Amino acid sequence: MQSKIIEIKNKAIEEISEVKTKEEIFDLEKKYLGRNSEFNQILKNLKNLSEEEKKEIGKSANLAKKEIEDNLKKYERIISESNFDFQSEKIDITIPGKRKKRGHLNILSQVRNEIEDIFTGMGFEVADGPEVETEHYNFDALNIPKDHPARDEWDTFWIKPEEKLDHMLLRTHTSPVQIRYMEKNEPPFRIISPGKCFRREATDSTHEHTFYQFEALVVGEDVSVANFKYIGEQFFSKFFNKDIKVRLRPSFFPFVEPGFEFDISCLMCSGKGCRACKNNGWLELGGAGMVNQNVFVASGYPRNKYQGFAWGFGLERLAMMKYKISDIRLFHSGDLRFIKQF
Ligand code: FA5
Repeated sequence: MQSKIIEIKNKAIEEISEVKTKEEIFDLEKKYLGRNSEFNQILKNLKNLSEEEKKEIGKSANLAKKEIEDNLKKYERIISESNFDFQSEKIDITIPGKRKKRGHLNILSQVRNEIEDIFTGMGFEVADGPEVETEHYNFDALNIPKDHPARDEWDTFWIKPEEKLDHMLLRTHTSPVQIRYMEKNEPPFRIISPGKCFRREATDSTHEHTFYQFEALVVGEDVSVANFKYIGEQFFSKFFNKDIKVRLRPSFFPFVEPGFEFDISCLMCSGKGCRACKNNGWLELGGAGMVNQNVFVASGYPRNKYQGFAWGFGLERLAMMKYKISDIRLFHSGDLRFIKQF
């Protein structure tokens, strides 16, 4: 039996050393190691032998099998290497490369990141809230009762208006995040909250039905309008990369008292007066004010314990000023000629 094994093995190795193709390797593998091979027959018949013989023959058969396998592998490698077509695989390093097309962040995301960076650098936290809101957070808790005429200011997309008590809507501003945050956190804190807002209004070069705002909210026991103005000046000077002055004009928003229109000195003329600012030296940016105590109470704080300021600015409007973009509708137009410029 031993000599039979050696004989098969030697025959196999000799045949393997003459192969020329991968198919031949495959055939020999089948012939010598396959299910019907002589080796398999020997291994199958082991059960008829004595214990002593089983051990001995089994061992030699396995060693011979291993040697055949190694030879098959060796010749397979030799065939692969000799078939390798070096000519067609040659790399011509003088051919100019093809530039890969890479996407990049949309200008609005870039501006949003920039704003978040400046504010987190001043110790602010970034807070988030849902785009589909309840009437409670978007209006009621912000001191805008159901029959209050100020609601008309925010043309609202309602969801299933006939539904029960707390109507759902697409938030018209980022101010509801103020309430959501205050319900869960105790002062002092400072947050900003950038996010998408929706208004059912006709679009033009400065109005979109879907746009971004970013809210700021600072609450503590001794927060004043002076802090508010200073932080505004710091932020806008960093954002526009030049010294910016802030001006507050009296205005009305139900959730702040006093309320302000927030202006910054004109980016073109620094306040001297030019065409961009219609000669008055200032640009209007958005609403702001000291948080109305009713809003604190609606959020679960005691009346008159805390003071805070808040503002809500349009992100597209800021991007338009910074990058001299003339029409807000370009942001969501999907026009690659526009998108690729930034
Ligand atoms: C508000 O939405 C208030 N929530 C802002 C606020 C927050 C006041 C905190 C006081 C305290 P207003 O409706 O004015 O306010 O919108 C604020 C800014 O959002 C505007 O100045 C403008 O920059 C931007 N904005 C409003 N409507 C649109 C629109 N349709 N398209 C693009 N930007 C808009």
